Amino acid sequence: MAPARPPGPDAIRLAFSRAMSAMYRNEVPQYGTLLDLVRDVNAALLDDDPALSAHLARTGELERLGDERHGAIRLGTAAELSDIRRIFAVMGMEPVGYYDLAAAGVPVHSTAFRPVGEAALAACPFRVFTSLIRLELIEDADLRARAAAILARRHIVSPRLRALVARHQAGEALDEHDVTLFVREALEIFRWHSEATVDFDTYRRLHAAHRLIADVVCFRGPHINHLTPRTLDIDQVQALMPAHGITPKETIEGPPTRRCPILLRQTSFKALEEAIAFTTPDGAPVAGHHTARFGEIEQRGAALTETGRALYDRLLADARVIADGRPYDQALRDAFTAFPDTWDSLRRQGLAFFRYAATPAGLAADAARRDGLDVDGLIAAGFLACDPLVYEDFLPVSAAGIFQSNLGGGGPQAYRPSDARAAFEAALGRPVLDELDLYTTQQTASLRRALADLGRSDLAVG
Ligand code: OOG
Ligand code: NI
Repeated sequence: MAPARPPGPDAIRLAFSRAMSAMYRNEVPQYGTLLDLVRDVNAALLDDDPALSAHLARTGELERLGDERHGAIRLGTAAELSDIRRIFAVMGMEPVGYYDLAAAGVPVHSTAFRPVGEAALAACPFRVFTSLIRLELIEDADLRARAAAILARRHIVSPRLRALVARHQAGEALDEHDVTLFVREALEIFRWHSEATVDFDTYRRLHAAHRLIADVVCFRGPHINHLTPRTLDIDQVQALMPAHGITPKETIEGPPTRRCPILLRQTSFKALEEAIAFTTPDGAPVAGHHTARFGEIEQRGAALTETGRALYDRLLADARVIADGRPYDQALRDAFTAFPDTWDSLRRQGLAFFRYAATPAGLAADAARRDGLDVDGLIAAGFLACDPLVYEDFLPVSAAGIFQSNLGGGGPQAYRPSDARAAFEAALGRPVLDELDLYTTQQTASLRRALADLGRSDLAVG
């Protein structure tokens, strides 16, 4: 018998994502409740709306939906970020985008590790929003040095995992047995620990500097702080949450409800207060608590072009101004009346990205009927079909809103803006990928292929 083919990155990512989900479900029962609720709402919607089902089946989203989720972690040092980058690379996850959250009062900067490319996304779109704490934003020099010293002592990657990652990097394929071990050891990094690694007083001082700093510095590793399933109707899940014993944050982050969903809408429930064992500096036990882990759901819509994104950012900012005392969701809806809400207008105005394909009618039509039509004409004739590309990334304003809703008490602290992207990429050990480039490449490749299929390569762009 021929030896089994070693599992590829997609299979490793799927196994890891499922193991992570099982662990979190076990650790945070509300996550399980949310998963069940999202699954039921999605199933009922798909049952009632055959057009939506057909659309999602065509774009490959239907199949990935049950496994679709993102998680989030917060890292302490440049070395941890570089290690995590190598571990995620084994699972085919690459850093996409740079998010600077300091401007919004959150002392971190972040990237999203995710699969890129159509096939990988279809196989398992697991993403991890990964933040690096910015200790340089702690004002107290003593405390800053102390936090750095504590972090310098911790090791989040086991020697066994390090060896597996090194073998992968050397171009060696990991077999089934290696992958089982890899998933088990990688999962350990993200486990919750109910004992702190610092004494209670240190925790309190770090917490006073910023709760996120305490969250990162005082524990054995970067516990996964939420896992977010994808719903097809976030308004409905938000409305059903209280009946399932879960209180969501008041407003949904992102764009308002629309006929044509764009980007990303998210809502979360508040972080849990969890018991933590601390000690005094001389080792006596102290019972305390810490809040870090929460629940979140999201609805994903079309990826926007640079122009579409600029319009989104402008209208979102407008809504905040309009709100000023009025209900925010009403202000948001008012502001977004200026954002076209048909797929045709979004495409014609170059606001969203699409995937193109020749239709059976187009392939069967006489060449004479196809010639002389431009792209819009081919679409109008039913020879060329297009579907919006799903937004696979995150939104800095929404992310800041999710962070803030879990920080409790007090308004956001302001940090001076600074350009820390170069430092982030140096820590990462490579530049992050540009999300707009990825969507542009996907759109252009699909259009080129479709036009070639229709014998109209003369129209190809890019
Ligand atoms: C990450 C918050 C951001 C999202 O979905 O935008 C986030 C965190 O709290 O660590 O997960
Ligand atoms: Ni999230």
